[in-house]
Amino acid sequence: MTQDIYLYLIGTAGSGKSTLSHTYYEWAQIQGIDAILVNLDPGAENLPYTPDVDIRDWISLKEVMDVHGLGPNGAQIACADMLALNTDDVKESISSFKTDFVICDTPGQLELFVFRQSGPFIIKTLNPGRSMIAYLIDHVLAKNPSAFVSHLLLSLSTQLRMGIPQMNLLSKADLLTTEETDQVVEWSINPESLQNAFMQQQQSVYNQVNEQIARLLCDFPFAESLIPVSQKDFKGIEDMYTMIQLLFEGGEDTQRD
Ligand SMILES: Nc1nc2c(ncn2[C@@H]2O[C@H](COP(=O)(O)OP(=O)(O)OP(=O)(O)O)[C@@H](O)[C@H]2O)c(=O)[nH]1
Ligand SMILES: [Mg+2]
Repeated sequence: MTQDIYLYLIGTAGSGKSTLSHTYYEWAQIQGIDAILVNLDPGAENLPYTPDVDIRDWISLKEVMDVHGLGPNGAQIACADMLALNTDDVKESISSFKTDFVICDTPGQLELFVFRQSGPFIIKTLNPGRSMIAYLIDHVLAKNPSAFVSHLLLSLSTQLRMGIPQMNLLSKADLLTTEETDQVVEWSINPESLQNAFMQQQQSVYNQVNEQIARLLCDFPFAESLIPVSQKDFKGIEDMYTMIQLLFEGGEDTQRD
């Protein structure tokens, strides 16, 4: 019997979703783990991999722009809503692979996938009980304490909206020094270290608010799981895999009521 686990790579534009989808797939191949790559981004150009299932077979951003006379942003919104209309076809296509791992690369515009109807609908239709989100926090944005807190808030919003387990990843970690990486990981598990980082900055009412939000966020269990990842040397990929296996050990469903 296949494990039938769905992993959704979600993050802000350019955070490294497509690259990490491919890196995770390549790592799985090397380990002899059966996996497929699913592209859910209708606007994707120059993907770093060849998808096994590709939403562009049903929806094309360019076609939507041409047919409906929309600009790129309007077409992205229309495409996001159209995703839901093609979910049954995507499901059928994925089922034909009978695979253990379904790696889903999501659209660049996080807000379209997460906050409109299509993302939650796709997860609910495909396999909600065996799904997990890998949320990418871009290395550039993680280095600054207030940007990091903003990202944690966006990550939390994603988790609350999608209602399935989530792990947070520090993406493109090869572009950070070891000290910078350790610093961000420390912020994610220790609210006092983040508080200290704010105190070193110019005092303002925003820093106080950030500090309070940081303390609140660090109380959430997901904050403990910030994993530095990179396409270089498969950094963090095994940790991701271990976390997923732990979650789905025993074949239990994880869907929230
Ligand atoms: N150094 C380094 N660069 C990376 C890594 N992952 C991604 N990149 C680069 O970051 C850029 C964006 O990567 P993508 O994988 O396209 O990011 P994305 O989130 O899929 O982008 P959109 O779908 O457009 O939102 C590309 O130039 C990648 O080569 C990494 O681990 N290390
Ligand atoms: Mg992409």
